[in-house]
Amino acid sequence: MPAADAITRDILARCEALGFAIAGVCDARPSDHGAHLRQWLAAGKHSSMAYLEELADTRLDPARVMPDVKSIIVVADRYAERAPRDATGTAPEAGSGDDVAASKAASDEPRGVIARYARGRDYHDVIKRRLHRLADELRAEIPGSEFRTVVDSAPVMEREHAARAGVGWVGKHTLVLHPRFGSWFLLGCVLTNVRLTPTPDADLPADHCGTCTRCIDACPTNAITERSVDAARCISYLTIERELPIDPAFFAPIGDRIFGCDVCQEVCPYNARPDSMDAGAERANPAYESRRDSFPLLEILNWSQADRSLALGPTPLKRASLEMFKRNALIAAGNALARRDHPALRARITAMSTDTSEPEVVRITAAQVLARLAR
Ligand code: B12
Ligand code: SF4
Ligand code: SF4
Repeated sequence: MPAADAITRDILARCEALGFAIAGVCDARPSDHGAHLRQWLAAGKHSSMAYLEELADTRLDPARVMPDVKSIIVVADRYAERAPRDATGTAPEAGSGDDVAASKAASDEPRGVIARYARGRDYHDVIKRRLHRLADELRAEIPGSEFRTVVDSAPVMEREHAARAGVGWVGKHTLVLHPRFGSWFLLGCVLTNVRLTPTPDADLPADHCGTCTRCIDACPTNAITERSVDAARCISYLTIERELPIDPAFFAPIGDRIFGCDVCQEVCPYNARPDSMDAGAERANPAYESRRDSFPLLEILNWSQADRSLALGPTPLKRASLEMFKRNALIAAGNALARRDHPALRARITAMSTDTSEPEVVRITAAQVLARLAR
């Protein structure tokens, strides 16, 4: 069998050929940040995501996922490109993004905005398909080898492994970012029993953020403290993971977001394209080409199950149920109505608040939105 160095170089070259922007390898030792994870859980920052607590021991030790694991291959797949910097040197203004502003201008209908990672095909499918191919090839070539592909599909500390493999560093917003590529990428891992050569990036300090605190300052719900996100406050959790009603204290900060949130990444200086760089350089993976960046809110409030399935297609948006989409659209509609009246939207919210055929979470949210508007 070729030496570990040669196999590692070959694997990294294959990852590049498969279109991953960055790839690296780390050893499969237990987490260095177990105390951090346990404090996060003890503080209830996982909110209703019970699986994070139940599987904490497994998450902290890759050997509990794959008994004979020696190494972890980590890949980063880019779903968006860095944008030209604004006058302050940051990426475009926090909130909806240039492309959404354009689609809003094309129509006066209030719309709900989708986070960038969810505008195109589902990353789980896009990344897994290529990692399965890599694993199948390597299994066939290396006798006795085993490979297990993970994209959010097993309890694995993807960000910590990514940082150790030199894919980037863990920013103050807790996402992994790279000095050249910013943070608009998703992670995937392959666990293997083959001992590979780790590829930490010697030029990448553990913390490239320095004194910057833009993500912490810009977060609409104050969910970030340095390297810790309180999911219970994070708009991404509230709109995508939470099935129950949302505390009305968060209605105004949620703004026009109906699925996920990009503010902490939009303000990050590493997501601003250097002036010297062509727009065409360092393209995102075209598989994530945006299908749509937003939906008219009134359309969502009238969706049936079939309408929802047809509208969402093969995107990550299918993670939110019909009632979650309606709850989120009601909150965004309330924020739109607070700015400018829209009689059809107001009438629809009023009807939903007493419609017993609507799920409870929808009726409660409609009533809460009307109560806020009446104040
Ligand atoms: C649960 C989860 C969430 C939760 C909780 C987020 C959080 N910050 O923990 C919610 C729903 C809020 C969420 C939101 C989002 N998520 Co999410 N999420 C996950 C998931 C499934 C598990 C994360 C987890 O275990 N959190 C618990 C915390 C405590 O653990 P941790 O984040 O891994 O942090 C540890 C390490 O970073 C380590 N560490 C490493 N180095 C260092 C250095 C120092 C100094 C310290 C102190 C700690 C430290 O310590 C931490 C504790 O042990 C991962 C996939 C995965 N399996 O990892 C995706 C993942 C993190 N999400 C991702 C994305 C894209 C998002 C969103 C941007 C989506 C959106 N646009 O709405 C937002 C971003 C919000 C944010 N600022 O984090 C990507 C991030 C890609 C990247 N570039 O980093 C991931 C990796 C999915 C993927 N496969 O790509 N997410
Ligand atoms: S995703 Fe939005 S709400 Fe969540 S931490 Fe980032 S800026 Fe805050
Ligand atoms: S905004 Fe600043 S503090 Fe936050 S991740 Fe980017 S560089 Fe780090």
